[in-house]
Amino acid sequence: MNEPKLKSIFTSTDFQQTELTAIEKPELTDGFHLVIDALKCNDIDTIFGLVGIPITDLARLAQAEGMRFIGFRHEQNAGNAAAIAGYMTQKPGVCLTVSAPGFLNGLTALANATTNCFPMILISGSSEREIVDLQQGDYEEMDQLNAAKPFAKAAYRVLKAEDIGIGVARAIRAAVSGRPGGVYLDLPAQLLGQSLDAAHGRKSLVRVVEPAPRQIPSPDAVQRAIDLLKGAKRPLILLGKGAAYAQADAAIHTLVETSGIPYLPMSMAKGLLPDNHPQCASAARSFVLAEADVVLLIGARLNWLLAHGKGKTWGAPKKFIQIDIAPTEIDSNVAVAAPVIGDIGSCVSALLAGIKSGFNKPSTDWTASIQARKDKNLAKMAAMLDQNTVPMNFHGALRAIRDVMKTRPDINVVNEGANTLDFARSIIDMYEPRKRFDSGTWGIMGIGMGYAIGAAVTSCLPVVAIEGDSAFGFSGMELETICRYQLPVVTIVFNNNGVYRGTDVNPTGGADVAPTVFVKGARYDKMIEAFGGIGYNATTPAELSKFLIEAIAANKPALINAVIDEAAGTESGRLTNLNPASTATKK
Ligand code: ADP
Ligand code: TZD
Repeated sequence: MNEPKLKSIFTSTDFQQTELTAIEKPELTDGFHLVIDALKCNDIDTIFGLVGIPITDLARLAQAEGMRFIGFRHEQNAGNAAAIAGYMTQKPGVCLTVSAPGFLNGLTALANATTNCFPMILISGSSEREIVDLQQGDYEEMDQLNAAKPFAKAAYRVLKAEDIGIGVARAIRAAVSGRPGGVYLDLPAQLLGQSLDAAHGRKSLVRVVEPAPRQIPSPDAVQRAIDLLKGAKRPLILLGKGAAYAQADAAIHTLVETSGIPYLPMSMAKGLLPDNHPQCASAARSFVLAEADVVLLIGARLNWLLAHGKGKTWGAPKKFIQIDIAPTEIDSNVAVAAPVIGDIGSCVSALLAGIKSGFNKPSTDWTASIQARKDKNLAKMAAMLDQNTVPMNFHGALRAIRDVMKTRPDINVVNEGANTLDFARSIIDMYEPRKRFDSGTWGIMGIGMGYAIGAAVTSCLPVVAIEGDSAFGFSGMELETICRYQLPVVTIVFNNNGVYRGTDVNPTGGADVAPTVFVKGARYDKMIEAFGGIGYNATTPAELSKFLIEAIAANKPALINAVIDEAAGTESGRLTNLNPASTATKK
């Protein structure tokens, strides 16, 4: 197949042969080009990755062909950037890595994307199959396809250049159709160099038609849900990040307002409706979860983040209506009285049609009791937020940030840590959808700079990353990437000298510090200065506010080291109860 076909038959001399080949040799393409063509043909214009054997030329070529290649310092961060780009756009974010170790570094991000239902494709080069399969010890040898399978929604390997088009199409469809997730695409080194007649290559490309088709719910299911909702005395809508992902913003807005039902956003669904919306029950979260009798879940799973739908959090038994694209999600933790299976846009529109034809808004008993609880909690919170202690505590620092962010609802927020995550989630209000990106379903640390870069590149808008000092450390080297691409990312490190807090001591009195403790008084702001970014050291809420305003206005890479009282945090933030306690009686 690699031999060019010549129309004429060669005769005598080498000279003649060379001449004829030059004139009549058909145009060739190869694996490198076909991968780029296949991505471009499906409107994928950005690759997040880290180069090396065998994919360096693939990255170069992508850039030469007009794609954006964003190079990272560690593959996990590139993968996280791809994942968040997928979440923001409904197009799979693409991450490109080298074999074995590079692939494994990217795999954590792929697994995290799958766990969070974000569409992403991890493309890895891999070593020679003949050697890998006989385990003869190749450079970066690993059976990557099988390693990826348990962590991905789907995993494919392409062995022939003419199959690249179909391989990429399968990866795209698998990533975005149904419940979105991470897909692994294995490209052995030999494949990239394989050549192919260019016309044949062009024909092998596949433009995916309707990659995420609408899934219309059954009318019976919709009616069952409406009946349940109509009979509710204390209804509640719970919006998850599936609802934000679905980009059915207007329909969801109308459903909430037409029904008059109070709603609670999960952390990444904040901003789907503005957090200051009168029906938002966030400030009365415990109260509404315990008191509601019918709960409509829209793109939210009853996992640990929602106490599995049972126990003290949920008070008296209640009836659930659940809208989800994945039928197996239903009854995963508790019985769901009215499952509505389909895409959120179609399901919400169908419910809305039923509600418009006659629906009594929830009783004022219910809404007034929620309002009373909100007022009480907000007053308590306001007193906490007003604190101006030095060194800063979480509340004083976050109030300063909140007040600045209020003026720029378009800015993306990335957030990770333990206390930093828990407090920021409730204190920083969001006003626009798909602007808040955090530790998500796994409660993972290390998404910070990857998500920040992915969000900045995808939205072309600034990002403010609110990071615990431990959380920041997982991806901190990407400050160089942020500076290299001059991304408008302002990172705020909540520096309390350790994991959760900085006050633990080594009980033996030995020289090593306690497991949770870092270097005291570290100056993270100096790190960004090494790469030409702007560093600030904030010790008071007033300074923090001033520096944040300045950094956002500069529209340049910046890092604010926010000095937080090292005694301010609690172990594991709000998850203290998940730490197993030792039951040993021996000393
Ligand atoms: P949260 O953590 O915010 O509660 P989850 O990640 O637990 O949200 O839940 C998201 C849910 O949304 C998943 O069960 C997923 O199947 C579902 N989902 C994602 N996209 C869609 C969509 N377009 N239509 C319907 N359901 C969706
Ligand atoms: N490793 C990974 C990948 N994810 C994790 N969630 C953890 C470790 C454990 N972990 C948490 O759950 S939160 C956290 C760790 C290490 C950091 C908390 O400290 P911080 O934040 O400095 O980031 P606070 O605000 O000081 O609590």
